[in-house]
Formats: sequence, structure tokens, C-alpha cells
Amino acid sequence: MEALQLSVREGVLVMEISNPPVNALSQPVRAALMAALARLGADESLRGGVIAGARGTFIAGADIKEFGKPPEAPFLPDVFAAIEACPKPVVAALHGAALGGGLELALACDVRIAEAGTVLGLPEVTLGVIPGAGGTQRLPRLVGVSAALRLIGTAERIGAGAAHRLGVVDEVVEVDVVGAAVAHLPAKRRVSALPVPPEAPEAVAKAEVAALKAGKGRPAVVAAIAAVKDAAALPFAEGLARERAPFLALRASPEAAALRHMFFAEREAMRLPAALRATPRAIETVAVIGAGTMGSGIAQAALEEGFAVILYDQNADLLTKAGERLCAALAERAAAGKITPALATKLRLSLATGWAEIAPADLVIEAVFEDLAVKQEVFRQLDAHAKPGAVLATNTSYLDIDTIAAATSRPQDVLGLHFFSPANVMKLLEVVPGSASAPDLAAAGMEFGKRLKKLPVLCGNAFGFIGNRIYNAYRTQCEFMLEDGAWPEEVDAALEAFGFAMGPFAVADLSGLDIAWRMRAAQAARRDPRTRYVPVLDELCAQGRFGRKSGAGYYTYAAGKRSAGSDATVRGIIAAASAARGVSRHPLAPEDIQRRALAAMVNEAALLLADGVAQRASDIDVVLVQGYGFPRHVGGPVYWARMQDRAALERGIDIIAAAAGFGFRRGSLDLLLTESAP
Ligand code: 3H9
Repeated sequence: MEALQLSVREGVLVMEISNPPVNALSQPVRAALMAALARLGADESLRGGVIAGARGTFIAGADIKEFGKPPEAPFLPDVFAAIEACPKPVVAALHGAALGGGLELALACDVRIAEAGTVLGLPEVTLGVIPGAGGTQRLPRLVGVSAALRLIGTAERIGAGAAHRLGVVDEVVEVDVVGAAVAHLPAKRRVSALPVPPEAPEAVAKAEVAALKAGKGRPAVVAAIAAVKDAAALPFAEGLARERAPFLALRASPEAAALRHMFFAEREAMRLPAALRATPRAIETVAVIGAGTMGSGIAQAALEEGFAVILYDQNADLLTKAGERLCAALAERAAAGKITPALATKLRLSLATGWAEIAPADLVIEAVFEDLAVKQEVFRQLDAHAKPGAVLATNTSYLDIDTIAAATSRPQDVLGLHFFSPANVMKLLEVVPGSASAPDLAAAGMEFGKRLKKLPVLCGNAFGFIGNRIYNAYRTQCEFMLEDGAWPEEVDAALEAFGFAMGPFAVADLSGLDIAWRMRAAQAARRDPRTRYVPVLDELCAQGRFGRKSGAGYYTYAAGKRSAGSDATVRGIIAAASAARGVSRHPLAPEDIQRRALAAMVNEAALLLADGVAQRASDIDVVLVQGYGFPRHVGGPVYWARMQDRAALERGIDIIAAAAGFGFRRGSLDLLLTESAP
């Protein structure tokens, strides 16, 4: 198929890009556009041109798959220069997505017309680069520097209406955008020739700070800000030339490569292996059992995507309050333009205190207390009251799906759906079929996740699935480091310096120590006394230090602020643990802390890949980045491991093996470092 389909309508050359799936601007597209623009300029019978996208979308951007390869001419700036140099007007007819290089192409055209529903944005910084084909220079000429800083710096995607209000697009039409473009051929109007609208320096400074914060100060955001500010300070040609060098340098950076890995890993994660592909059961009504934080979050996520939701709780007071909070939350989301007003005004929520009321649900999600007996009792009720064929899901984060399923007479309908808190915000969803799950159940879970606009990842039914199992190994190693000589703030600072959103002890304080305390107590009888066990958390809890909510945990909290370091009590507890183990405490350098923590993650990743808990190595990266604050720009623990020296990795695992002692299971790095997606 030709990359560009040409037709002539009323003397206008319609250039329709056809490069499935998303009309990325791959080399053949660029070459075909150059040829077509030459024809447009030369052919006396043509009045102007329209550039559009075939099928569902305009253009999703440059071809990300080309980024890791040597660049091949013609380049996008050449194409855009040809559009501007063309003596005849060229209109961009937008629908679907106009992103990255796709929007830059539109900005190089004389006029932009968008179909309602078009999504526009310059998301380059999320791939570790900046717009590299004039976006940083042309956008400020249309919308001003601070709006450009916001759009480019935060990678925000906006709708056609907002783009029209900002001045990015000239007209919005309901249907037939190509027809409208042909009909509204303008005079030549080069964006590059427009002046950048003047703005108060304070507004620019504010937008700069916000962009830097949203982009966590990463190099791409810093470069994007500088390039956009150049637009106001330099003539167009100079600004354009200055934009290209950082784009090329960033494109070749390890950080951009890691971010591209994440981009493709996330799309790959949503694909089921052939054996599990099936037509998913229809799901329209969802019952959520438990109106606590997790249950309410799941209910909100489902309501926002238009599902009818039955929220069940035996505690009528709690339920009423949860219902009120949900109404308010949806109204707030509608007011912010995040959901359609109808979703908030015609709330499809019913509150239930009787089990019989869950009968209409196609999917039931249990989100009660993490206790096997409690969950089994819920599943006995679901078995008695859910309609035949309903999917019965548990939001357990550690428990065995089969044991829960065994409480029902229909284990084939039972599935794990592990959401992350806050469930209406976090994108990750672990989908966990049990050994008795029907063959179509994984597909049902994945499809439901996609409809919630989440990132569903298939996991095997094993303790902690993917995320908690790796996090557990990591946290345990961090506890060993406390006993060996590090203080909590040293461990946290080293891992935050590596790029984690928060260190493990700050995270523990935030989520509360009591849940882990109870779980450890429940497991105590089964624990082999020879296994290394650090009693610090138990002792903190015994002293009433349950984390942030009680004002103290590993740190102390005053007026919501975390103390800079651990206090004398905590240090006393840790030192006592070291003494009881007979360890003479020695300081750990930040690199040693990072090395041990990462080695623990990598070793566990190797084990769970070998055990088949993860179906592919890159899924592990997706889970850790999306659910556990692993730095996205590092690409996830497996990607990170693949960038390291193998011998150094093995030495790291030697260290954690020695630290753990009895019972340590060593994973083989062979599969982890070499496996490519099936
Ligand atoms: C850029 O443009 C830099 C410029 O400044 C350059 C200057 C010189 N390239 O997401 P989906 C694939 S940087 C190649 O599942 P959806 C994707 O891998 C670029 N492939 O669909 C998947 O393939 P597969 C800035 C791409 O409907 C398939 O398309 N642009 C690209 O949920 C479907 O994708 C962006 O960052 C690409 N650019 O969402 C936009 N984009 O079927 C990135 C997608 O083999 N893309 N693919 O798994 C998106 O945001 C979404 O894909 C989009 C569609 C909203 C377009």
C-alpha cells in the first residue's frame, strides 16, 4: 500500500497519509510528502493542498521505532520547510490524534481544521526528547510562551475545543474535516512568520516552574523549556536551528531509550498470549463489595467509564458516606472537564446492604479486608447471590486465588483483579486467573481493565503476584540494610537519588505499618527460625508507631511533615536488632544501598519469570514503574539489569545471598537478560 494516497478535489491536492496503525511519519511517508509537495508547487491546475490521515487518525507523531536507528532523509524539518515554502496554501485536516510530529506538521501548515473529538498534544518529553521539528518554535507563535511551556513541558493532551480556544486550531467541524478543508482553502499564512505574543515575565516564570515540576526536572523538560523560551528571544530560523541539536542528542540518550522501552512494554503488556485470547464476557454492571478506600476507588473508576455500579457494604453508615463522596468526586471531575457532565448528573450508582441486590452484576469485585477467612465468607455469599456466569473477582494483593475460589461452587468464574491505591488514579491492574478459572476469564479481566483505561498486566497466581512479590524482596533487603548499619533516612535517600518516587521506609510510613505487622504475626508460626528476620517494624508497632497516620513510624511527623531523619527511639530499636543478631554495624554507601536493593529486585524478577508468574520480562518493568514508583526513565528493573555488566550483577546477588543467609533462592539471570517477548 502507498504511504500517501493522493486525490484531487475541486483543484485541491488531498494528501492522505496511510501508514497503519497510527500514520506515524516514517521515512516512506516523509519521502512521499516531499514528492507530493513538489507536485503541488509545480502543477498549475492545483490551488492548494490538504494533508489528512487515513482511517481512524491523523498522525500519532514521528515513528518511535525509527528513533533507535540511524536517521534516514528526508527529515521532518525538510518536509515542514517544503510545506512552508510551497507557494500554495496547505491545510491540515485533523481527526483522531494529532500528536508529536503530527501536530508539528499541522503547525507547519497554513491553517488547521479539526474534527470534534481530535486529541492534540506534544508528548515528546514523555519519550525523553523535545519536539524536534519546529514545535517549540511554532507553537509559542500561536498560543504564547507560557501556554506552550505548559503543553510541551507537561505533555498535556487537549481536545479540539480547547485547542481552538487556545488558537492551535482555526476551526472545529463535526464531520468531514477533509471536505471542510477543501472548501475553506485560505490564503498562505505561515506560522513561522507570526510574532510571539508578548507576555508578562511572571506568567512565563510560573509556567516554567510548573513544567519543570511536572517533568521532575528531567533533561528533556529542561531542554524543552529552553527551546520554547528561545522562540520569544530569537528569529524563527535561529530558534529552529537551536531546537534540533538537543532533540538529536536527547534522542540518542540512554534515558530516551529507556522511555521508549516503557512505551512499547506498556502496549505489549496488554496483549494476551494466543492460548488465552477469547471473546470476553459482556460486562455492563459491576458490583463492588466493600465501601472502604479501595472499594470506593474501584467504584469511581468504573463510574467514570460509564459502568453501572452497585456498591455493597454491610455498614449502612459507611456506605451512605461513600455514596456521598462518590457523587461529590464525580461532580468535581465533571467540573474539571475530565468526564462528561452526564456521567456525574445521571450517576449510575446504587448502594446495597443486602446480598440479593448484587444479582444484576456481570462482574463482582470484592475489596474487603485482606484476610482469607473474611474473603472466603464474602465469596460464599457471592456464590449464593451472583447471577450464573458473573465474573467473581477478588482484589487481594497476596492471597491465593484458588483458596478463595474454593469457597464457591464455581471456581471457574473466580479471578484476581488487583487494583492499586488510589484505584481511581493508579493505572496498573494485575489480572490473575486461578488454576480453575475458565479459559475466557483472563480476557474478561484484561478487557475490563482496558475499558477502565487502566494498564492490565497478566500475572500467575503466586504469593504477591508480580508487584508485591518483587517489592517484598526489595523491602526485606532494605530491612537487612538497617540491621547491617544503615539508618532509614540513608536507605530512603539513596533510593530516592536512584529515582524512586519515595524510599521504602517513607512508603511504609505512608501506607501504615500495622497491616504488615498483622501479616507478619499471622505468618510467624510458619516462619523457619533459621530465616533472617528483622524485628524493627514489629517493635515500632508495639510502641504505637504505625506510620504517618499515628504521627510516628520510621520517621516522626508534625503538621503532616516528615522529620529529616529517624529519632533516637527508632535508632535504639534498630541498634538493638543489630546487637541481637550479633552484627557490628558498619555504614553503607549510597551506591551499596542501591546495588543491594536493585539486586534484590532483579533476583526476584528472575525467579518469577522462571516460575511463569510473569509471562514476559517487560511486564515486570511495567508493574514496577506503574505501581511501585520505580523510575520510568530507568526503564524498570529488568531493563536496568540488561544495561548492567553481568558480572557486576552477579556480584550484587552474591552480596544479597550472603545477607539473607538461610533459605535464599537465587534466580538465574540467563532467562531474565535474554528473554524476548513470546
Ligand atoms: C515525535 O513525534 C517527535 C517529533 O517531534 C519528531 C521530530 C523530528 N510510532 O497506543 P496504541 C503504535 S515523538 C510508532 O495501542 P491507541 C503502538 O506501538 C512521538 N508506533 O493505540 C501500537 O503498535 P502495536 C510523539 C506507534 O488507539 C499501535 O501504534 N507521539 C506510535 O490506544 C497502536 O497504539 C506520541 O508519543 C508512534 N508514534 O492510542 C504518541 N504511536 O499495535 C504516541 C503508536 O504494534 N502514541 N504506535 O502494539 C499514542 O499516544 C497512542 O498510540 C495513540 C493511539 C493515542 C496515537
